[in-house]
Amino acid sequence: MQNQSSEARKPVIFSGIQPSGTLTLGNYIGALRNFKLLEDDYSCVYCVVDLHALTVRQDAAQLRARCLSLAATYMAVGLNPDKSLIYCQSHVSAHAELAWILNCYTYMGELSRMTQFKDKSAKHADNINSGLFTYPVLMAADILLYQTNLVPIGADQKQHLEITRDIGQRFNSIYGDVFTIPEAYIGKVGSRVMSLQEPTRKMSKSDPEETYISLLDKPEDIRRKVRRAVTDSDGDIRFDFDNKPGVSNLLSIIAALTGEPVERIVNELDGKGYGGLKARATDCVIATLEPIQAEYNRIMADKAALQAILDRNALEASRRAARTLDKVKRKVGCAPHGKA
Ligand code: ATP
Ligand code: LTN
Repeated sequence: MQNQSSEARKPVIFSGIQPSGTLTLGNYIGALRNFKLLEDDYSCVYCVVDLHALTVRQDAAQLRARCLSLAATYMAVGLNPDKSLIYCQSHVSAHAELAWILNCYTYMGELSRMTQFKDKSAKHADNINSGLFTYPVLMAADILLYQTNLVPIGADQKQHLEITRDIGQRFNSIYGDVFTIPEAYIGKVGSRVMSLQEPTRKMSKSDPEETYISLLDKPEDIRRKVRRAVTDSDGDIRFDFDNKPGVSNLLSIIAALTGEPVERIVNELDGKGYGGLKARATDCVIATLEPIQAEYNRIMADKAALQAILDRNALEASRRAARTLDKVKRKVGCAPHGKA
C-alpha cells in the first residue's frame, strides 16, 4: 500500500466493478486495462462494488466467492495491491452512509432519466427495487468519498459520472468546497465492446454465455464464440458501425488489443474474408487472456492471502473515507457529540 505522503501528492483515481459474474472482454477493454495504465501516476482506489450487485438478486455464497474472484482479477491484470487500494465496498460502511445523505440531494427526476435504470428495469421486470433506482447515488458516494479526480469507466457509465458531478456540485454550492468534482476517463478505442450475438447491444457479464467472452474462457470456448459471432452477409471487411456492427465490433476488439489503427487491420485482412477476421480476433483475445488466466490461477490458489489483502485495505479505505464523511456530516448537521 502507498505511504501517506505519496498518496497525498498524487491525484486520485477511483473505479469499481460489480461482482455480478466473471468479467468479460468488455470490462477488460473498457475499464480494467485502463486501471493498470493509470496505476503509476495516480493514487488509485479500485473497489469491488458488491453493494451495487445487490440491486439484482444474488446467491449469498456465490456473491462472496465472486468478490474474491474479482479482487484476484484486478491483480491478475497487473494491478499491484501495494500501489492500488483494492477492497470490497461493503467492508467500508462510509459508502452506504454517504449514499444516504446524497440521496437527500438527488432528485427523482434526474434519476428517472438514467438509461441504465431503464435497461435494468426492463431486464428485471419482476424486481424493480428502489436500489436499482438510486444506484447512481451510491456510485456518486463511492467516487466523492475519496476526493477523486479521475474515474476510468466504459462509455455506458458516462451518464452516471455526469450525475455524480451534478450531485457533487450541488452539495458544494450549498456547503462550500466539500467534494472534488471528478472527470471521466473513457478510452478512445473499445469503450463500448458489443455483444457477440447482438452487436448493437453492449457486451455484459449478466447476459447469456454465448454473447460474451469471459476473461476466464478457455481457448476452445473463445474460438467457438468468435466463430459464431454475428456478422452480416455482404462479406466486406470495413469499419461501419451503423451498417456493419458485428464486423466493426471484431475490428475494434483487434484494434484495442493490438494497439494497431483500424485502417491498418482492415488492409491486412484484405481478401481474407470473415474467416480471416475471426481468426485474427481469436488469436488476439487468446494471447491477451492467457497470461491473465495464469496469474489469476496463481492468486486464487492462496485465498487466505487474498482475503488478508482485502481486510487490510478495507481498514485503510475506511480511514481515507472517514475524512470526507466526517466533513459531510458536520456540514449537514450530523456531527457526533462534542465535534460540532
Ligand atoms: P452487469 O452485466 O452486471 O450490469 P457489466 O458487465 O455491464 O455488468 P459493470 O460491472 O457494470 O459491468 O461495469 C464495470 C466496468 O466495465 C464499467 O466501467 C463499465 O463501463 C465497463 N464495461 C462494462 N461493459 C462494457 C463493454 N461492453 N464495453 C466497454 N466497457 C464496459
Ligand atoms: N456503476 C458502475 C459500477 C460502479 C462504479 C463505481 C464505476 C459502481 N461504483 C464508481 C466507477 C466508479 C457500473 O455499473 N458499471
